[in-house]
Amino acid sequence: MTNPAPAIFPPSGIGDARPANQAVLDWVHDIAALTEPENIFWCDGSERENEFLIAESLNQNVLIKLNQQKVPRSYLHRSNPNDVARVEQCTFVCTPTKEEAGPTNNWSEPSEMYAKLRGLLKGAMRGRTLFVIPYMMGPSDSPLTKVGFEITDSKYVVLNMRIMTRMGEIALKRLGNDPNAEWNRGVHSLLDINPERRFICHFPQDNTIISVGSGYGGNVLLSKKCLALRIGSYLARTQGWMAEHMLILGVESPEGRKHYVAAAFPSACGKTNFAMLIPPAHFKGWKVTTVGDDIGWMQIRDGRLYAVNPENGYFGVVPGTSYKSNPNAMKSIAHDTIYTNVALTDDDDVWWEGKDGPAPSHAVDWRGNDWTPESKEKAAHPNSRFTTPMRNNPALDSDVEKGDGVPISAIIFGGRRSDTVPLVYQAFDWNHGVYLGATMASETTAAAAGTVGKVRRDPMAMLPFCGYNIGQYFQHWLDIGKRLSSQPLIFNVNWFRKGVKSQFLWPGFGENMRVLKWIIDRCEGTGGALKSPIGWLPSPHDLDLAELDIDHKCVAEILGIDHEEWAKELAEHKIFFDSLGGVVPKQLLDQRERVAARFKE
Ligand code: GTP
Ligand code: SPV
Ligand code: MN
Repeated sequence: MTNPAPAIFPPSGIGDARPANQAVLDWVHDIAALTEPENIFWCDGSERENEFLIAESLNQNVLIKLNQQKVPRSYLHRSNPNDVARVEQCTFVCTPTKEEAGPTNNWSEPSEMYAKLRGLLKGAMRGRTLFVIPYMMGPSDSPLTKVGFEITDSKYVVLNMRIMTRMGEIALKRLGNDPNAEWNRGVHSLLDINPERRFICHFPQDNTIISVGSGYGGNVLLSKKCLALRIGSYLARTQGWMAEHMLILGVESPEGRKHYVAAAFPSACGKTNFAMLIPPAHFKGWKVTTVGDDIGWMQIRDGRLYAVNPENGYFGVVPGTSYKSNPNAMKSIAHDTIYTNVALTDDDDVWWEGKDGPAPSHAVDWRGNDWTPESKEKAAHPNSRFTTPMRNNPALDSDVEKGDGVPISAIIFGGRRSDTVPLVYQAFDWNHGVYLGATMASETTAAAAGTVGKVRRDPMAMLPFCGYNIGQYFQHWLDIGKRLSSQPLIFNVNWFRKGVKSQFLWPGFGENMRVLKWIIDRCEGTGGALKSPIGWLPSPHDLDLAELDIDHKCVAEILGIDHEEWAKELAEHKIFFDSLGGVVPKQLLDQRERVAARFKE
């Protein structure tokens, strides 16, 4: 289906922010010649342009207007039901050799993939508008900051990119007109939203991304997983920094001592929630602030790691978000938010499973069908999302725009594990920590298309996002450690361990402050711990559990390690390393031997 262009399109002064850089103009003309759009719209990121695009989107049913008293300046979008999450099986890393992409990525030879994509893009924008989105990833004055351009035929993408990135004039200014400047080329076309013609392709050597056939999230907001992680990780290795799937948060004690920690959890495993944590009442005077909720770019300065959040907004999981679980997120999404695939109530408010209060007696579900509490289907899709500016977050860290970044005291890995993995433990040193990251696993979630709840290895939460050979990625982590004179301590957490009745053993959310506090104590050299074969483990009295309604037996269970389960786990680590076909650095293979040996001591 094509959208007819309106009679006067666009009004004067809108859609004409042409970049000065000739290299960008040449590329846009090349893509326009291929896709044959009716108009080219050069986005400037202004308020006026945004209002115009929202009005157009409402006219064309791309957006649904919400109750403006309840959720001011907020809208609902429903994606095609065949297009509701990232698609890992359609995601490719196209490097000259298969070896460069490594054993964990789908690979295609670049010229073959370019030819296939050009075929799909031929005439794809006929009768449509081609939008050119200039955007900047990272604070204005950071040496890590990158400029990208995304060409898209989706207004929804433009509206989301304006929230998620620093979009428009600011990026054009940063790029300047040097024809040799580094910038990312991103091309996106909806085509006919057909899973058979859905490809998310990365060409790291060309700093290029081409995405076709989807209109959803990480598949099409090319700044995010595609540039900031897949292309980013490739650039990071060649340029000596790190691009990681990590939230970044600040923790300040009542005495005013502040630490920053970065944490890598797989998709839908608690990054946004942890980044916005509100300490329980018992932690009077403690403050947690958000630098980022999904992606961390880190560089070495004076022998320490410093992190920036390259993004400008949050693309967060909606279901389960409530004033009880995450008040900061609720305040953030109370206005100026785009909701995707949640339910619409009869008074044009939004609703989802897990929202505070009773379910509405009637609503329209994410597919546009009638819904009542008796319905078997969920009202909101499990991977329904909010897109909201980070400025909406009441707990936004004051150094979020600091170009040098914030110094990282601790790195945390974590996943969704019903068994085996304790609530928290600490690596003995950097290389052991890299091993924890390399062998971490998690139950799969609705954030990616496919089976939910299956345990899979997801090294550093980067399995779907590492833009090159995973073995070299592990080596890059080991090399970074060698360059640090003051290494962050490395931890592993698991909020999701379950008891015999399949109930979560740990209350999670705000109560995760108790774990965070132990991590900070360890960084300050004050926290107690017991040496175990897998690392330093807190004993129950090392954690501050005051005023927490939790059974002592339960605490012992979540902090414990079961030798039989760990024998299985170590066997799984070996199977995983073996499956990578010899790319795993010897240091990590040795780490596994050492854990196994410690179990025999
Ligand atoms: P992506 O944005 O996909 O990368 O996900 P994320 O890592 O930011 O996860 P998010 O914080 O959105 O949480 C995902 C789901 O896990 C939501 O349904 C949360 O309610 C739930 N969750 C988050 N933290 C906890 C926790 O501490 N305990 C439990 N039981 N559930 C949690
Ligand atoms: C994730 O899957 O980790 C997300 C959602 O943050 S998406 O941006 O769609 O990749
Ligand atoms: Mn998130």
